[in-house]
Amino acid sequence: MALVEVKVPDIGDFKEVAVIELLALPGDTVKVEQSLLTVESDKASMEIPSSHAGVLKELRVKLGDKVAEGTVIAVLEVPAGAASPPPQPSAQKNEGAAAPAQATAPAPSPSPAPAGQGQGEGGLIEVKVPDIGDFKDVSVIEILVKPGDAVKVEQSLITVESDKASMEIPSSAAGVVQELKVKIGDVVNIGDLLAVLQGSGTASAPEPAAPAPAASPQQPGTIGDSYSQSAPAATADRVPPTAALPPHQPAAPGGSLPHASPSVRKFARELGVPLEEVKGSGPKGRITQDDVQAFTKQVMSGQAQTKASAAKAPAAGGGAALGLLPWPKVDFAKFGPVERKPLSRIKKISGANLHRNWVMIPHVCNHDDADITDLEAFRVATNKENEKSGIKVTMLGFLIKACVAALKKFPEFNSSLDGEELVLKSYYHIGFAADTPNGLVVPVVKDADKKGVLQISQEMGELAKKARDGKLGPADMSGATFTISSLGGIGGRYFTPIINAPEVAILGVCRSRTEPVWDGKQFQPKLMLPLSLSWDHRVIDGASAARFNAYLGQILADFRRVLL
Ligand code: CAO
Repeated sequence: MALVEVKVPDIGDFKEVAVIELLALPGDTVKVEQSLLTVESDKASMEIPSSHAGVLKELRVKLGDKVAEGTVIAVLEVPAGAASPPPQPSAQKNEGAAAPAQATAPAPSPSPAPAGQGQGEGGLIEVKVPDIGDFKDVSVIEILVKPGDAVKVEQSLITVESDKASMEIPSSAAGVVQELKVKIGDVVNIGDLLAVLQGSGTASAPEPAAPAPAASPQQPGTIGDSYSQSAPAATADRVPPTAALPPHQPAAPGGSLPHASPSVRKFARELGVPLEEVKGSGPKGRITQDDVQAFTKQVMSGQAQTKASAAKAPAAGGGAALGLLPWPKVDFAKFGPVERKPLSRIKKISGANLHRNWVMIPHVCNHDDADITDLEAFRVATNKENEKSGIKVTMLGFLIKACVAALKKFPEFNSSLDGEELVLKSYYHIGFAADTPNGLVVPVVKDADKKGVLQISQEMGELAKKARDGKLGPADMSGATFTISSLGGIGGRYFTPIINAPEVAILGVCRSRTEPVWDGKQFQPKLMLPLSLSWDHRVIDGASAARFNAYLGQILADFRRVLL
């Protein structure tokens, strides 16, 4: 017997991808190419198979670890003589899978990068499948654009999936989609024509060039390139729930696809299980094979029904499990002209999450006002003093700091429900809803308790810019313990923010205005900030919520209290 180290093979330009699923345990006997773990970037998930057959002695990674090419992921005990590197996989042999994890052998060379685009007559650009390494005959499972859409360079056009990985294929050029050359279910390979664009005349991607040497960064236009450079934006396909959270969206599977590994999706397809209706029990809400099996059992035993079967049987309760009336079907065009527009990907993700949160959490909302007269004067003065630094302190920066103080005083607001247990967190990561052209997202200021208002404001500015540019990654949007949704820059008085599960409370703030406030002798002009605190009544009660708001108000009225 000999021991071999199994390493992450050449996975293109994936850098620092997170381990999201462990598929084998120490003691397990594994075969060559059996998947050992699943990794995930903002655009793709892929299973990393074993390079050898043997007994798994040790796993060197755990969930959440970041790995890159060459990272040792496991140690296998293999029969003596079998420890030498396996033959290099050919594209044909390695169909659809990540290259087998390497023990000692060098990574397989990606095939030459093909032309990502071809300039035709009249500014027409052909967009082709770029170098996708050893992937071959991958299926198109999602089309992300339609004719007439304007696309940017590196904007994802389609999602493809093999049995071991799924990935989005970005556009190599900017332009307007004239024609799509693939449909869902088509099988594509490197060099296949995906779409024809009417070029915008700007920003077309450089022609992918020479063959990429093994283990070196891929050429522009390859899939790996898109992982590292393209804007993750709403892509969040398979982005962990807590990661790509649009506003109030806690754990949302990315994109319109459920959060599951390609092999689980394949398994669900074979059984005809609608994955989007399966609740994931894996890390970050990931749907596992067991979840699919459990769902199937429930449906078969009559304990649950799919939305499709519920819709077919309105008498049995067309509102699915809730037993509600079916959604009204109206021919709107009968009443006047209409236009149909598909929802953006962010809206689709956030809609599903908002709906779940609204239905599943018993929300209560307390409204209050905070006197921020002195704080606003201090903020304005601070900004004047710091004019040259370029850092603008916003009211939201102070609110984040003030909320941390209130969360420390009322720890149940900084918790999550886990079955019959409350998970009280000793860290303070504050999410804030940010408006972007594609919809709302919730970047997170991490460890806000350890940062000053200047640093918080600076980070918020950077995160808000990333959000607007569609460049937030899962890490920027995960781990929030409490969220603030500020409409202060826009207007309004009060609103009811929806809790960003699995958080248990969210603070909404609206525009402050000067109001007459009675001081016992006379009315004083005070700048009042409207607060709207939504809380989960399973965890928090009304008295605590009122105290939380009152305490927050005291801090905002006299920020020195933060120091106490
Ligand atoms: N009262 C009065 N004025 C306020 C205010 C308040 N509560 N909050 C901010 N302002 C002012 C700011 O001082 C700033 O004014 P100046 O330009 O004169 O300095 C202006 O409004 C704009 O502020 P801002 O929006 O740039 O900064 P912010 O820190 O308040 O907000 C961000 C940053 C990213 C949260 C914001 O841009 C945003 O996206 N807000 C929308 C969030 C949202 O839609 N939430 C609803 C979710 S529910 O569907």
